[in-house]
Amino acid sequence: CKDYEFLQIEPHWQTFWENNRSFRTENDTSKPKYYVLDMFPYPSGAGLHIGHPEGYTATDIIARYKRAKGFNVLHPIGWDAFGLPAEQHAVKTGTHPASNTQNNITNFRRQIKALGFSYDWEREVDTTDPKYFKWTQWIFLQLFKKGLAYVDERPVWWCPELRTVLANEEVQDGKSEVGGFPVERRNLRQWVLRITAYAERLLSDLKDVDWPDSTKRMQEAWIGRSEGAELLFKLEQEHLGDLKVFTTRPDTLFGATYMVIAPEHPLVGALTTPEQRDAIDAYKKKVAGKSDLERTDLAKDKSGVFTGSFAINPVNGARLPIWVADYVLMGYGTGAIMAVPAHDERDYEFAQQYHLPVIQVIEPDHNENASNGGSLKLPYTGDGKLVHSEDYTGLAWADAKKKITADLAARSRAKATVNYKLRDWLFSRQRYWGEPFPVLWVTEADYQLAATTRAADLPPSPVTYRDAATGETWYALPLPAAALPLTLPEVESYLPSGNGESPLANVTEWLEVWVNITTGESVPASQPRPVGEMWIRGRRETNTMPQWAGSCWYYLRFIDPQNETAFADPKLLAYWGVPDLYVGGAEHAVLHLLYARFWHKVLFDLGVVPQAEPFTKLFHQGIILGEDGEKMSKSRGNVVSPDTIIASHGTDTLRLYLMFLGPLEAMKPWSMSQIEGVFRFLQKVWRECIGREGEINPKISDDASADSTELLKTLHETIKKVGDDIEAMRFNTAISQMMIFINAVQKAERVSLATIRAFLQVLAPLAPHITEELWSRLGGTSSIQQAPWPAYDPAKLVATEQKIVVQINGKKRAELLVAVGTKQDIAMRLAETNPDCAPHLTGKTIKRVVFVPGKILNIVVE
Ligand code: ANZ
Repeated sequence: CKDYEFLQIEPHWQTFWENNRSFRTENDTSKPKYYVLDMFPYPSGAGLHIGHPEGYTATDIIARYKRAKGFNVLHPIGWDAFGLPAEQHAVKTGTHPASNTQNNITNFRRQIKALGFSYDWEREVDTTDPKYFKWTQWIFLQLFKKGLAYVDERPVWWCPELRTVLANEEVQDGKSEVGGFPVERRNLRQWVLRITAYAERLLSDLKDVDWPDSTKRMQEAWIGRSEGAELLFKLEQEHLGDLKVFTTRPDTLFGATYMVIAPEHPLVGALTTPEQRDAIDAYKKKVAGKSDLERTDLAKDKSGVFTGSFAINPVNGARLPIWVADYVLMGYGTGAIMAVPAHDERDYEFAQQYHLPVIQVIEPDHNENASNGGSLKLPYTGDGKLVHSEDYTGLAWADAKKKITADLAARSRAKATVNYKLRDWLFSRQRYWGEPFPVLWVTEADYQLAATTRAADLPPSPVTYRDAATGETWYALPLPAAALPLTLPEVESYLPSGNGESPLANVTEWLEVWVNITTGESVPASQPRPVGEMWIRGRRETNTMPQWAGSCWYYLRFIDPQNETAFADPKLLAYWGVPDLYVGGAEHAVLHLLYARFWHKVLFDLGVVPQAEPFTKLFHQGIILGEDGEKMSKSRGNVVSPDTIIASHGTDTLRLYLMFLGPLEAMKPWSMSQIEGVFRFLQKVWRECIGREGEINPKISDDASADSTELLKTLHETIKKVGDDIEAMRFNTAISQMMIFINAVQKAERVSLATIRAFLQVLAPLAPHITEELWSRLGGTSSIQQAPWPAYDPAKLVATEQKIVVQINGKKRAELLVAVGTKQDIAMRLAETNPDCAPHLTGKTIKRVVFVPGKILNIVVE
């Protein structure tokens, strides 16, 4: 249809909205608020992929709908712009990552604007903007002050050939992604955040949020709460004290046949006998490079070495050999276990391999094998009652767990404990392109000096780091808030320093400084010490924060993005609160959401945000696959770019199609042929409104009573259904209903202007450009976005007439239009007088009649 000129219409209205600041959000606290948030994008060099507009269209529909319903809507966007690809690009090209990042942002912004989303662009944020990361650094200082940040030596991937630390995604199959050089684990000084202190709350508060169940389950599994007991085993070398293990199965204690300690366990050295020393040392070397995942993988072969020492089982005095094996991790429980091969798969496999005894102590209540003469297949990990367990024999396992723990606790040999799989969060990278840590490494004396005026900024106990090379201990002194933002210096090369530190380690003028610890001013240490007591010398931190930092709190900054004295004004925080709806990919089900929840709870505890949870309602859009049903990827050549579709069919068609593909949460393939159907729908909408000469379609009448009852009913059904469907995020069925409506208009001879206008209003959130254009051509004076959502009349939803199909001897003869509630006798009389039915009924004997009110009249004659 030549008249639906989307290529003109769409940019025209986008400019109109921009010039009129149509989607600027005022902090008008007299109105009810609605905050709808997208997961903001990482502005990659590749531009938007089709998954972005899928979620963004959904939230845009909701935002426009809620505005029409009278809400003050906050719908912002910004850029999660620190990150590895920009850094890699900088290393390759030597250009500053900021310039590449800004280019990418410009392209993303252009693409997003071309989609006509109703974002408030005056609230745009960029995590790499010092005005933004000033507050990321400020929040870090709050965590620091609460004792939730510390420094530790932690293993990272180190590539000796490249002389650099690599991120997990830069390592593939034990080789560097670039160059394919071998990598190894190496310990480096790292910042770590004590997220484990919040494990219990992160778990229990999940009950308060409206999230997909699968995402809640994933968070639960990640936090991994497990109830059990710590048990003490005496060591045969009494001077070494006890070996403490964590077990979830104290009921199986009589089945323990050996012990295992992790290769990193502090007792390994002391427990290793001289004869075993070489074997143990060789083993420790061998496993040093493995990740936790490889070590605990059930499918991997088990390996270990005997230490030569024994522990004593506290319930029966049995001597249990102590092994070192990598399937036990130092980071979980106590780093030591009692092994019960009869009832644990890994222990069983290990025992088979090293010929260690297997003692069954649990018998299932119904042993199917036993009843037909066979014995229980081991390992048996199910429930049952105890056997071979002295006084405890016969007890149900759950009771035995409690009783054995209590009996041992009475002898101070056990303590009920809860363990979490969740580990503290490794919060640093040896990279340039991230937020610098606002801390200074100083001597103990200077730290004490600073403490006299800065006590309120310091953690309960100092964060220190001992430099193994020099033997010196350094104290982490937070910069005063006045020193924020601490920005990145210019560097000559973006390559890491070569000794495992970031390129910042090479910028001496920035790194070694005199700092005034009350005002935060600094000068390079190469200059003379400025006059005044509060100037101390220190070395800045060379690590930078990981990309997660900026995305942990951006939803708060949107509330008050220009504020220079606080991350957001408390009054505005009280009004806007947290997002009412958060939409984004399920790939963020664990880390981003968990980290953001952690920071939010810390801010809540500080009294600076009013709610304990950041994301009340969460929704994941489904992945869009290529036409071939495969994941879209460059290498498969099946990537669909929004730009192409906008040029060929227009943004409104793209938006509608994305929503019409299927349920928003479903994974679904792209289809170019189906996009035509949606395009035709919009063309039809156009033709029903506009005549051949560009005039208002002559069938549209100013007479409000021009509509048939049937058409009015369809209109009111449509208003109701589209509203309900948008609320429930069922956009595909909302669109089907609008298609039904426009077909009804097409069939009608006349339609009232009021009816057409109401229809355009319900279509507007989904297809905002065409509806603006038609609205204005049909005489609308202000933007359709300002019109309140049309109300439906429940009385009009009730049909007054309905169709009844008449079948005679199994053949359809007619359709009768009857009043609702028409009974069988009336329907029969209507059929007898109907010209299509009468010839088949007159002179015949009626044998049987089946009548379904409102549907069918079935007559059998002879
Ligand atoms: C004896 C036992 C008998 C166990 C049995 C299991 C079954 P979850 O549920 O994951 O917490 N374990 C404890 N610390 C470990 C570590 N650092 N590395 C590897 N494994 C460790 O698992 C707890 C169980 O995992 C503990 O209970 C312990 O083995 C093992 F029939 O103790 B059990």
